[in-house]
Amino acid sequence: MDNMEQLVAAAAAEFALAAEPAKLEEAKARYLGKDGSLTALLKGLGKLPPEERKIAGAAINAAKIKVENALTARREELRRAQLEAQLAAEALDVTLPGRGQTRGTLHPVIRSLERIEQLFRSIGFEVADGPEIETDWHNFTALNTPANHPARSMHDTFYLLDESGKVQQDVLLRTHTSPVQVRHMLAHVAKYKHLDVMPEIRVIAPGRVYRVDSDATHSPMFHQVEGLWVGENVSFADLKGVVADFLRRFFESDDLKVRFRPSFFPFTEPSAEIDVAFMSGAMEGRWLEIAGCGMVHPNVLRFGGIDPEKYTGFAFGMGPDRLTMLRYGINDLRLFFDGDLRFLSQFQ
Ligand code: 2NL
Repeated sequence: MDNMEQLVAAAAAEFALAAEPAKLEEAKARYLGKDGSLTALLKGLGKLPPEERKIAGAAINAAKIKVENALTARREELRRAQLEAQLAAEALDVTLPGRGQTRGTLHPVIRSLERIEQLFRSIGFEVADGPEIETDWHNFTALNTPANHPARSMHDTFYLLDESGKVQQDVLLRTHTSPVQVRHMLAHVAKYKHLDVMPEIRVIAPGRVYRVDSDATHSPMFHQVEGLWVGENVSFADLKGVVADFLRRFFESDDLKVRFRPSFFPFTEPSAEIDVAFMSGAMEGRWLEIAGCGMVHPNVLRFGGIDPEKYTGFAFGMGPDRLTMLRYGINDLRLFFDGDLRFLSQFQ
């Protein structure tokens, strides 16, 4: 009996010393394995005389159960210890504040663009877009801009290079969004060629444009919104009404004077510059140039596939960057494109 108690105590002590599951299984083998000491004792029972066999067998089996219980308890202890170590190592403080808590804001110019789109949609205009890399034909030729016009020079326009680094004379970054409207005219005409009378074109083209120019009031990339209305009997009076109404709604002010001053663009005839003057506030009484406009030149209608004897139209172009500067009192255009969040996050 003493022997059995010592054996159980020795097994328990070895199990306690095993600091990891593999060591514990090795210790188990020494007692309960094929060559383990308890297994050997059980095998030896057969050699005992029958009257001793029963008593010894009971004692060995009782010891075996105690060793098995000690083993199970130690296995459980090691499993818990392992789990606790893992939980400690992978601990996450869910109460720490996150890093990206602030909501982004829309860029002030994008806010203006969305506002402009909404105002023109409300009077039946569509919003169109197109490629920023354009062909010389869509950007200049179709807009009645002659081959020797300064806008076509490398001083004023970004041309793309081909793979050998040579300037591609006919591929450029669009200098205005007019080519979007040229594409729109061509697609519109193709879509309705089965009809005797083409439905009216009412479209605006907002987007990024590029010119070789850079100072406090000019950025090589800036934004433009152009508008086009083509139909039967569309007149300069319609142009004045649409533009004046738009400007009063954009600046949320009926206290706004709008003036059309004769000007020149190759793509319109007659052409005008549009000025506004606020009748109150810091800018009171000062005329500000805000857009250009005119009746679409017959050549431009023809390049768009439209018969200028049947249809007339007006077009205008404005700079939403400038409109945004006026609306918020910003004096340096470059602030829009520097990406400084201290500036940009002020427009919620
Ligand atoms: C300006 C002047 C203007 C247009 C843009 C245009 C477009 C087509 C046909 C005819 Cl498809 N004209 N666009 C017309 C007049 C002026 O922009 O100073 N923009 C900031």
